[in-house]
Parts: sequence; structure tokens; C-alpha cells
Amino acid sequence: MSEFQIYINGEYFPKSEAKVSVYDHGFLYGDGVFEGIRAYNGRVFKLKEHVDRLYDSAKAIAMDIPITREEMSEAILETLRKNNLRDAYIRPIVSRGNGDLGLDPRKCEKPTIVVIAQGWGAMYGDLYEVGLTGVSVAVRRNAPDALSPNIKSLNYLNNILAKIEANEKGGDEAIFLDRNGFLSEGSGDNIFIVKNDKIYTPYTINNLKGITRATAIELLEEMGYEVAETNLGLFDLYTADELIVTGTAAEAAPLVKVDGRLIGTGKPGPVTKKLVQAFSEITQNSGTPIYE
Ligand code: PXG
Repeated sequence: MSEFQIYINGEYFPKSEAKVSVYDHGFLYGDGVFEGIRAYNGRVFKLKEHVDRLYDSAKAIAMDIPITREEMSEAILETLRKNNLRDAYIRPIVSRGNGDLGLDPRKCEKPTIVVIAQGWGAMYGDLYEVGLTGVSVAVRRNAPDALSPNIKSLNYLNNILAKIEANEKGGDEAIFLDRNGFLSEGSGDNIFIVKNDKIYTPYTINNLKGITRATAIELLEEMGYEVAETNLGLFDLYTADELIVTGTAAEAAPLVKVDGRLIGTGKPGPVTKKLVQAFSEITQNSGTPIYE
């Protein structure tokens, strides 16, 4: 098979020739933003929401993306078409661009835009049936007044440190608290608690405004569940009937053990199963068509 074609600043390059400069501030400083998007069954799921969040992240770091949202959406769709993809993971990246070794972003001429698309199946494989293990980590989520977790920035060190800790402790996913001890999110997903048939999730001040999170809230409310945003702590995690993580990569997945405590029965619960099913239906049956 020929190589994947990758979009860089309006042109397509085969994977082995797709390169950006070592002077790019995305590389030098993590100065940039990105998105993680999925396509299912020939359609891009929540394309507008992801493109909007990309531009919001850019706005928050005072970076003007030099193409319109429509052009960005078209670049994403065209990258999928160039690679004949119907089920895919899509990674748009916009960095501050080439500058010099100083950190002043005024030295950067114009942002670098990259779109990578490749085939991708379920992230946790059969773990959706069995359930995942979570571990709370010592490293705290970036404070919103230092580097807002709402910005999907190229600086993911906070998340990577959490992931390293989870790997070290033998968990599938890290669970972040914020500096006040409030539940924040996973290293790459949002968290929901089911307790006595009600559903709770943290406010988004201390986590990413997940697009899967928003979809999960809609689906759960359509099923008749009450979903409340609130401050939560470790106690709420340990004593939950069910725990669910949501994200573009994770989709909706059950957490059945946290810090050695079994959650509920230790098996994926009824609310989780209904949500996994509803999420699978909506991803298969909605989205922006790639080929029409
Ligand atoms: N929190 C964080 C920190 C994330 O990075 C989410 C929550 C969920 O947001 P969405 O909008 O996707 O529901 C994310 C997204 C990966 C990967 O490769 C991670 C994400 C997205 C795509 C791929 O691990 N995280």
C-alpha cells in the first residue's frame, strides 16, 4: 500500500516526507493547539464541534489560524478522501509556526497547519466488556489560572505525567484531581459518576470541555436520567455505583476498579451499558459525510 498522505499548510506529503521545522514553536515550546476527531462509517462525528473547539483553543492562546473554519473542515474531509478512509482517527494540529530560539511568539511568521488521518479501531479493545482500572494520581491537573485545561494545547506534559504514573501503578487510566482535591478528569477523557440512578460529572473549569462528554449528557438525559454538574471528590469515586469515562479515543467506557476499590459490582453496570450502546448508535448514524 502506498504511504498515508498528510496535509501541511495546504499541500499533501507522503508520511515519510511530511516534516516541519525544528524552529517551529510547537516543537520548541509546545506552543500550539490540536484536536482528536473520529470518523465512523464514512462520516466525521461532531466535525463542527471539534473545529469550533480548535479555534477556541487558538483564540485562548492568542493565535490566529490563517484559514477559515470552513477551509479547515474541508482540509479534514479532503485528507480523509486522499487516504480512502471511512473509519479513522483525525489529528488536526496548528502550531505557532517557525520562529527563532526565543520564546516571543511575535517572531513566528505564521501558524503551521497539519492534518493527519489514519485508520483506528477501539482504544481499549475487549476492556469495554470487562471494564477498566483507574488510579488517582499524585500529579494535579493544571490549574485553570496557570494553563487552562479547556485549551487543547500541544503542551500535554501534565497529562503525560499522569499517564506515566498510571502505567507505573498498573492502571488503564489516570484520574486527576485539581489542586483543591476536586475530581477533574482522566489523562484523555472526562468522568461520570452514577449514584442511586442519578448521574454526576465535574464542572468544566478544571477539565477539557469534552465533546463526548456533551454527547453523553444529551444521550443520558434522553434516556430519562438526571445529569448534574457538581464538585466531586475521591469519596464519590470510591462509593459510586458505576463510573464512566468518555472521550473521542475512549468513547464511553466503564471504570470498574479505582485505587483498589471495586466500583459497584466490579462489572460494567446497566447505565454504562445503555450509554455504550447509545453512543455506538449515534457515532454510526450521524456526522458529516466524507464522500457525498
Ligand atoms: N480530557 C482530555 C484531557 C482530553 O485530551 C478528553 C478529555 C475528551 O474530550 P473529547 O472531546 O474527545 O470527548 C480529551 C480528549 C488519545 C486521544 O490519543 C485523547 C483524546 C482525544 C483523542 C485521542 O489518547 N482526548
